[in-house]
Amino acid sequence: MSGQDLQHAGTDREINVDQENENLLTEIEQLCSRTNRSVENILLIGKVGAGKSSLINTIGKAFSGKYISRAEAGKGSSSSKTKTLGRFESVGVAEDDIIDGRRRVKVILPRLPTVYDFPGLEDTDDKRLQELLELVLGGYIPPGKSLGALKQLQKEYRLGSLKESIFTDSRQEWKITTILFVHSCREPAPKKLIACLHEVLTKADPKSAQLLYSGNVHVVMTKYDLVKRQHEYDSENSETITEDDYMAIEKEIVQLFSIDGNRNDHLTRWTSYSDSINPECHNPAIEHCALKFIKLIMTPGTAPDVDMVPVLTIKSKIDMAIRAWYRNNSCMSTQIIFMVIVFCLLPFFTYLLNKGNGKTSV
Ligand SMILES: Nc1nc2c(ncn2[C@@H]2O[C@H](COP(=O)(O)OP(=O)(O)O)[C@@H](O)[C@H]2O)c(=O)[nH]1
Ligand SMILES: [Mg+2]
Repeated sequence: MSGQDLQHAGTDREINVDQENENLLTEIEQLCSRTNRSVENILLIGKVGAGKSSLINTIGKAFSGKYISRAEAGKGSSSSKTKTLGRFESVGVAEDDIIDGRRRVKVILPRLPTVYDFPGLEDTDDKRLQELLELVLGGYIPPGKSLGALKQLQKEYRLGSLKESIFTDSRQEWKITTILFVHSCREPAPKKLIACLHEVLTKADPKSAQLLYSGNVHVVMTKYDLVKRQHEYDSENSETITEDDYMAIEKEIVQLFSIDGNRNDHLTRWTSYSDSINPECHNPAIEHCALKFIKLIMTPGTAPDVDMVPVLTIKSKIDMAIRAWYRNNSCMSTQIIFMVIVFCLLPFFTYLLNKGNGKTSV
């Protein structure tokens, strides 16, 4: 194939992907107009520098056609630029961001998912972080709250007081429906952080025996452009990793999240517009991945919403109390039952005795 032919082949592929992206937008429009649908709340969790802010901005461009740095993405990975619980309505797109060719997006804008950006974490698993995650997942913490200030409150008062005394009211519209675990494929699996999330997600309501936080978990492996032999995204970054290294990290993450069976529905290999990939250039492949992901998140699951029906009723509580009492006092209760029987039969024996006495006297 000559150089010119190759160029044409590349352009044709881009046109195809652009067409596929238009189709995806149509499908997302249809998902937006579903009746009885409430807007999805997606929470991003991951280590500092995992690429959360870049991911939000990339999704924004996939819809608006223009890259706007709504979520502040940072260079390097030592400290998080995001200090507060960020809230990005309509995947961070404002009406003014939308370019002329994407006017159709204006109509669905208020119906697009809301993205929450949790400040970057370290690979830790502690009770304080669990409490914060529980509050965010349950819709207890208003957006914009500083994570540092909340941690300070946890230090001043005892662990659990944020949940029990300070943030006691949950708002339905803040409840998280999808947890997006964002992980840079150049980093080893953050085992402790995953364990921390697992601990929170397996907490159950003692009254109904149902899980407290029902959000779906999805893993995004970011910086996929840094995996060698991924020509698709034309990354100029030299910090690449081998495909074998990538596969080893992905395998470990898949195992930690127990998503081996349905990996395609729960894991996305992702590339964002970033320092390495100029956000001013149009890259249909990057936007395709972002649109496909949003479509997946908005597609209703097969599992029906289950009401929190209490398994502990007054009847069952009385029943259990009687049984417990009987277990603890089984010896004493046998004696009591014996005495009750004797007590009931006493008039009968007295009658028999009197009758017998009367007969002998005659
Ligand atoms: N090569 C590449 N770099 C990325 C990608 N996503 C983010 N980055 C870079 O990683 C760094 C941290 O990104 P940021 O979005 O601020 O991470 P956050 O701390 O999780 O919000 C920045 O320098 C980004 O340019 C990606 O998909 N590919
Ligand atoms: Mg950030």
